[in-house]
Amino acid sequence: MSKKLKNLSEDEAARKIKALRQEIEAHNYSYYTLDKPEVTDAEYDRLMRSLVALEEEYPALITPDSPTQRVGARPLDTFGQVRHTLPMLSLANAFSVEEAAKFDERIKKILKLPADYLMEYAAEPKMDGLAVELVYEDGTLTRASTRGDGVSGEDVTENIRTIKSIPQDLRAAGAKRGGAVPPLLEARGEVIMPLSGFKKLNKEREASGEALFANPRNAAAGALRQLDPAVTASRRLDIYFYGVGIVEGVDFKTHMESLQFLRAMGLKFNPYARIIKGLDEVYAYFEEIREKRETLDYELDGTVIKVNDLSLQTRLGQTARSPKWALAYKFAPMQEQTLLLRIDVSVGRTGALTPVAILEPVELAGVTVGRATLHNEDEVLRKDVRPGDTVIIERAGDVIPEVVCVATSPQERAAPFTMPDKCPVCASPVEKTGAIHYCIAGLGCPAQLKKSIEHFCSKKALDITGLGAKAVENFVDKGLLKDVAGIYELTKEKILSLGEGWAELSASNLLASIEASKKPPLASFIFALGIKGVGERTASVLARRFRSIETLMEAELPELLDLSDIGPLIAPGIKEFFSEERNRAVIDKLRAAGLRPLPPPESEGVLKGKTFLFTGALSTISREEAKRLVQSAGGDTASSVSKRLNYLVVGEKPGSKLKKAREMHVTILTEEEFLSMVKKSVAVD
Ligand code: 5U1
Repeated sequence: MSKKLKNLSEDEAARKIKALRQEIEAHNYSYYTLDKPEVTDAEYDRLMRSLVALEEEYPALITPDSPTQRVGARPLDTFGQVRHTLPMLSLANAFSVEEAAKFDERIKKILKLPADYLMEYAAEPKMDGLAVELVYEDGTLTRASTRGDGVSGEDVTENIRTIKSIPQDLRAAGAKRGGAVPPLLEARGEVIMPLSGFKKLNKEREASGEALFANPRNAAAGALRQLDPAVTASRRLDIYFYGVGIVEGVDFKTHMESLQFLRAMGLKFNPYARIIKGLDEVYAYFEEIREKRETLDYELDGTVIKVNDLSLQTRLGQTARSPKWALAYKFAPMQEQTLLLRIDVSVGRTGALTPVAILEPVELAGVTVGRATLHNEDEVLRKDVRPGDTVIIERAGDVIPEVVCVATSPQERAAPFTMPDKCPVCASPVEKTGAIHYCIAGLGCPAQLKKSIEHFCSKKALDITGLGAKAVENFVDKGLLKDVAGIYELTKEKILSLGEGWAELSASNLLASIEASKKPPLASFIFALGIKGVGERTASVLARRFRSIETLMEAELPELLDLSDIGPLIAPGIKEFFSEERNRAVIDKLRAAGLRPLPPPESEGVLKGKTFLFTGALSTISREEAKRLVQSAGGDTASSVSKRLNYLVVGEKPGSKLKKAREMHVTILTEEEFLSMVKKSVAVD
């Protein structure tokens, strides 16, 4: 064959390669999306081999979107960050019939529909995988990213290309249905590892002495986050799409229409997705999928129902985290019975004391459970759980197992539980705030200090490898770490002085990892500080808004309150954290040690550099949603009229801000003008 091919001109070869690729993509569409293969495996292999041979002959014509490249491109050093044009929201949850009924009732109330109205929902199985967004420009797959914090995720394009059911090019499917492809298509879906692939992978890992994956979701996440796409390619992932971001040039009226459009483009959705009407059908669908669950080759954790009509979705809007028009109606968590041996009390990073049930180990949904949380003293007393009882424990997804109730208890029971009045670690006094007992010693308590340092070093924070729980415990107990800044004062001599398994190589590796942590993304650094209520998402909002730790440290309360996602409970905590002398001193020490957090890349949103303020009631969206739209498009929001304000958006019954803005010649926008300004880059998901 190669002899014949050699006679081809470069142009002829390019044409032949293009035709073969289109033919193969068309067969992929029939096979993976429609589940209706049109050729035998042998014929498909023949086409593939011809393409491989041609590309070997003309390597300059190989492009990353060729079907031959699914084995994985070159390994990466690190994942880039991708900002989603529209935020990738999560779903509100319901675990009971009552909660599902409340959802249905709430949306009808907002939409002013009668209580007995049968709402039309698009219902889908909820796949237990990893949410991703794929971007197709003029039909070509150009980018794929993980959900991340919902605003930005990791660039996993090369890994996504290795999934066989994902078309590299939509034109094959588009041409097949006689239609054009949109200039821009953002498709969102769940990457999963089929159960068969998961079992096979774990068997292989067991044989080679590698750690096993706890469940298919973790395995899928591990596979997708491989720096070497060839490893991803070997892990047999699949994907089901559940929605769209921006689709240019196509107007959908319903969610189901958008799914059908995706399928027409070669992007499959779950075959059990369908339209249902009213609450009774929501329950029936849930039962049907729960029964089906046992027979499927992938894991489900419930069903998702979405208001099907997109204009109603827009009217319903969204909260900070999730759309108000969608609900994840989840299966009940798995339960087991076991013996409660004793109740220990652990001290967390914030000083909170948590009663922990120490159990006779039991297998629960594939994981051995020996400990379960009892949350707080009130909970233990309410459930009247005592050592010696047989208890029911439950685990939902990745959540820490918890004790649900007592199943049986012996005739002679142990005494009821009481929380100690002294910290079990440092013996400092304990104080109760709300339902929670706290050790008042702060970082003076070794347990809190250890957990704070551990958190600081964790993967999502400064990602220092070698300083896990055990090592930190050792360093603190030996007096080598008194705060997080002490990490940067560690030397090889100090590390080796610990003994405890430390050697030249591991000490050098730890020091290298500490050195490499000196330029963290600002968001990771803010997260690492362990400010009460500041998780990854809030840290990233703060980083984008303030852009340096020094500016954040001086932020005033109104500026913090101005940010969407940061409520009146968290903002004062942030202010307080940076007012504390001890915290400022640690940050100073970190700076002196050479720590230089990097601001996030400049936003590319259309509102970059523009500041907005709102006055009066908006009619189609809430004030919070409007602020979020501004921030998602890279703009800022302000709390008062000032020189730095660019736009005042005026709703009904505006306040005194309007007069002041006019005096200061600030541009005034109506709600409509504002929405059309942000529409290009941000729309309600
Ligand atoms: N099936 C399905 N999964 N899932 C996940 N639909 C769906 N929709 C989602 C998510 C996070 O979110 C949109 C409703 C915003």
